[in-house]
Parts: sequence; C-alpha cells; structure tokens
Amino acid sequence: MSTRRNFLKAVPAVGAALTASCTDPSQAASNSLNSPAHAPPSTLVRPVVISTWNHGKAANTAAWQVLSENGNALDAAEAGVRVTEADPNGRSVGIGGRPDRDGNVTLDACIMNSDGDCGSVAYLQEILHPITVARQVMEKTPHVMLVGKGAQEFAIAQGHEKVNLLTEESKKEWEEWLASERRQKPKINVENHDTIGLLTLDNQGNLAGACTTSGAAYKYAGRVGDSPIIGAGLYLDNDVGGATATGWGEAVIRACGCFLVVELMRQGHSPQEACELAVERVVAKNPDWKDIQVGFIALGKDGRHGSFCIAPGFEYALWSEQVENGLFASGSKLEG
Ligand code: SD4
Repeated sequence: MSTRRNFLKAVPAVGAALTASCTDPSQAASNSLNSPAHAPPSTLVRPVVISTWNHGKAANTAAWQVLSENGNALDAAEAGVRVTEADPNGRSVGIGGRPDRDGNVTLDACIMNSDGDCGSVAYLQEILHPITVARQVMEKTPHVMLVGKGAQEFAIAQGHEKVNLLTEESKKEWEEWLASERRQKPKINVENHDTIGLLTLDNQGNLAGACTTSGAAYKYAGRVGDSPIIGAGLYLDNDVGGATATGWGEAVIRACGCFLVVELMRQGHSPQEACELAVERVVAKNPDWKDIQVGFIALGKDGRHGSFCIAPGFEYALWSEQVENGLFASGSKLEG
C-alpha cells in the first residue's frame, strides 16, 4: 500500500485551504502515479471499473474479467471486492483487517444494483465475504440491512462458514496498540484507511457498486462507519451515476456523502465537480477537517469519472479499454 503513510495523517495545509480544484480528472490526476501522459481520459468507453486505493488494481482485474466477457455490472462489482476481502495482507478490509479495541474484527459492506436495489451488513464477524452476504440480503430478504449476530446467523444460513479474521500480524499490531499510550488516547482517525469502494459500468450501460471494510482500526465495539450505509459510503442511480467513499466515516455520514455526489451529478455537475463539491461540504461541516481524510470517486452513466479528497495520498484504480489496470492520484483539497 504505497500511499498509506499519506493517509495516516492529514498533511497540514501549505497555503492553507488551497483547493487543487478542476473539472477534469485528467488535470486532477496530473500528479498521476502513471506518467502525466497516461492521465486517464475524462470520458471512458464502457465497460468501466473504478475503485479506491492501490488494492483496487487487483479488485479491478477480477471485475474487468467479468465485464470484458459481457458480464453484468453487479456480478463484476461483487467479484472485484471479494478479491480484497480475501487478501489477508490488507489491514483494512476482510480477513487481516484491524480489529476493534477489544480485538474483534467487525466488517461493514454494502452493494447496489442498477435497479436501485441495495443490501448491507454491518458489525458482521467471522465471515470472509461480507459483500456476498450484503448481496444475499438484497436478493433474498425484504430488508436492506442486517447487523451483528443476526447478520452472522443469516450468513451461516446462506452457507457461509465461520472463519477467524484476526491474523497473527493484525493481532500483534493490536497488542502493540493496547500496550501503547494510544490505549489511553486513541488516535482513531489515523488508523482508518483503505476501504475498497468499487463502481462498474457494464456493456449494457448499467451501473453497480460495492463497498466493504473492516472500518476504523481500534474503534469502539459496535461502531459502524459510512461504508455499509446506503447514501453515505455508496450510492448510485442508474439514470445518473454512482459514487463511493473512503476515509473518516463519521464525516461522510454527516454529509450523506455519496448521495450528495450523485445528486450533484443529477443537477448537471460532472463527476469531478461533484466529488470536489462534496469534499467542500464535508470540509464545511467538519471543523477538524484538516485532521481527517475523506475521498470520493464517481462514475457517470456516460463514462465520465471523477475523484477528489481532502488530504493528498488518495489514489484510485481504473480499468477500461482506454486505461488498462491504471492507478491514479486523486486531486486533493490540501496540496501535497
Ligand atoms: C470507515 N470509511 O469505517 C471507513 C474506513 C475507510 O478508507 O474508508 N477507510 O469509516
């Protein structure tokens, strides 16, 4: 995770509150991890998959496989983030994720399809693929969201097995955290990063999205972030576009972040402008904004995309016929 260090601490403003604002991601990504010459075109020919962070590249690979074989957006979104959930080396999603302060790994996830159907699980423990459980909530129950024990019992009834999600490495880090002064004064926002949110646009022009995380590290037991909350961590409208978020979930929830991005797109803003305006809203509503990170990615029904965040260091992965397995730095409110 090459840029995690940047997420660990919001960088103080140089020339405070300078906005690296633009309306075109090919400019926003001028400091792209690919060379500027390979900055992504602002409009992509479908199918398209876009996702958060470096681990999005592996997720996009799986999603692209589905899309390139003419598969549908929902199957691609689920297949993509399942890769991240199953990777024990990731410290922020699925197995290997950092636990809460009591040492329990608790997972949040949600999924949406092009009909506007959605499913979600929160505070789910000992289940490897929360995104699949979220999809099953969507497809097999009259509900949108199941949490905790009920979500786990539902998952087991659907055939999921109980697994230990706390890897030795994650356990060791947690024990170090317990022994450190952070036990008394938890720096909860600096150990909170790298959720995977992934948006797909298939050959038929339909959108889907998925978002899954182990949430903020060493959180209070029972804490749920934005990632499983439809409208906060993920939202899409098949007439308009989709958005997903990463970062300090409390700030995203306060702003109804992804609903806001999609509504801004509905009003005529480009995905890039919508992400920038949503970050501005988060900034306006959170006096501590320089100490937190929030990032959005967005994908329009027409193949345009955008991304913006508060602090430099957020990157997004993109795959379309024009951009094979690309990774790009997001524009940010604070300069690098
Ligand atoms: C949360 N938004 O639980 C998640 C964490 C995250 O990138 O996105 N990290 O608040």
